[in-house]
Amino acid sequence: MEKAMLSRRSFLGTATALASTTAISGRAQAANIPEAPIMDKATMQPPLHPSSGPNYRPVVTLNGWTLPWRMNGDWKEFHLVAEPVEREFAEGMKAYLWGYNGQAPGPTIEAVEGDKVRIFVTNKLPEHTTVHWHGVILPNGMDGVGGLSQPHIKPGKTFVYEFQFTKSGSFMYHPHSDEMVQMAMGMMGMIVVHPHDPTFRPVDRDFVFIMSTYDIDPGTYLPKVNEMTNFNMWTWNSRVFPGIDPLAVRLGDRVRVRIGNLTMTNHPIHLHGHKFAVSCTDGGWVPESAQWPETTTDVPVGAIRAFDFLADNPGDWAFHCHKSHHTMNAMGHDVKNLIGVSRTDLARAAGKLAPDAMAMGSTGGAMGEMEMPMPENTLPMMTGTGQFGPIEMGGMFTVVKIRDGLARDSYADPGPYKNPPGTVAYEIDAPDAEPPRQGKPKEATKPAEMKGMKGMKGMKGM
Ligand SMILES: [Cu+2]
Repeated sequence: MEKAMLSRRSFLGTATALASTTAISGRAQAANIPEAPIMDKATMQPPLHPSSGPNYRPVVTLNGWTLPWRMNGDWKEFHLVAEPVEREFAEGMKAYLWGYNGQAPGPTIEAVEGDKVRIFVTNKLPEHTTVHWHGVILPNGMDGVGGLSQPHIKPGKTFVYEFQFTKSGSFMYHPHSDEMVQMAMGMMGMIVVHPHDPTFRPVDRDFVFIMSTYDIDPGTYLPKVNEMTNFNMWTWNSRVFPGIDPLAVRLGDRVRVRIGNLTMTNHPIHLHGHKFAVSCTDGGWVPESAQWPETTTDVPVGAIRAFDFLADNPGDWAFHCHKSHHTMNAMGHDVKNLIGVSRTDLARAAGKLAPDAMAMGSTGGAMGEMEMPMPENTLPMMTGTGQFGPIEMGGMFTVVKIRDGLARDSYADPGPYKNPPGTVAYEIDAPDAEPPRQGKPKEATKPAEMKGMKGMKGMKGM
């Protein structure tokens, strides 16, 4: 991880108390606008440890960062700037999005239960905006619904939100102003409020990310903002596999992962090799008596699920959305199923496709291994390489890397897992490829039979 904290003018350090004046609410103090730090990279930044107030273990944002703040009296002050940004989804593809402070999604806002916060929002977009603090209990006029609870923030203007985080938990922020366009352009971020009591459900590692989707044609850079269902980029923090940070975890750590969903569909998020329990939603903490073990949890639209687990099983564990179309990238979404079609038919069919397009193989996918010419600025449907070969994934997929002896605050990728001898699935010598069986196996469907299946669409029960 590299530090890439930049400054609009000269940012004066992180979480620094600049003033120790007594609390003066409102307008006089607000006139002194804090710096708005920016980020120029899509790589995971080190956690921001608290330098004052109650102690807590700070969160780590996948491919992201936490927004630095300053203390002004007993107010914690943040400055968000809504603006056009360029975001790399993975190496080989960039998107022109709208976000906050140089990136989309915006930085994670981190605070402590009981904190009084003053959040400055400057609008550098070409249209008006607002910020809604999703899940936060606050006075109605601070809720950020343009037209309903406040005037829209016009381009070039700065508004101030002042409220107190009265409860801890996991929340989000996003515009409530031309919402369809602004969320489709990537405007969103996460809020984590730590419990005032550091002994309340502490964890050793606390990861956070938000899910968003885009429809960006290969070779182009702008999302189609009117799209409602047919997305081709399924992202975690506006990154896709293999561009999503792995989650480095020390063996034996208690781990929390907080996941927000501002896409148009639900995402069943699955972790291999472990069980977990949902501990927190955007509504608050789930009582332990109401938790049950899971390996997949559905994250509904407009909701947060945080789950906790004990990392007691070392290895490289897949962590992904279980909708298989959400673990693929743009190229290939319109490819036809050619399983069972003969090689010559396949070649003929492929010839009709655009020269840069890829065809699905007649024996299944196997596209992860194909080296096909790609249009500029897009990503292969199935990609990524592991120590045993192509991983054939994209979109909402990454790896939880659990290792013995990682440093407490190290989130660096520890590299591929060294499996103990004798613990990896292996090939045996079975030369005739015809295993002993009970009874005669059913013949596999042949291409000729598949042709005969034409017209079955209209049959009852199909
Ligand atoms: Cu999904």
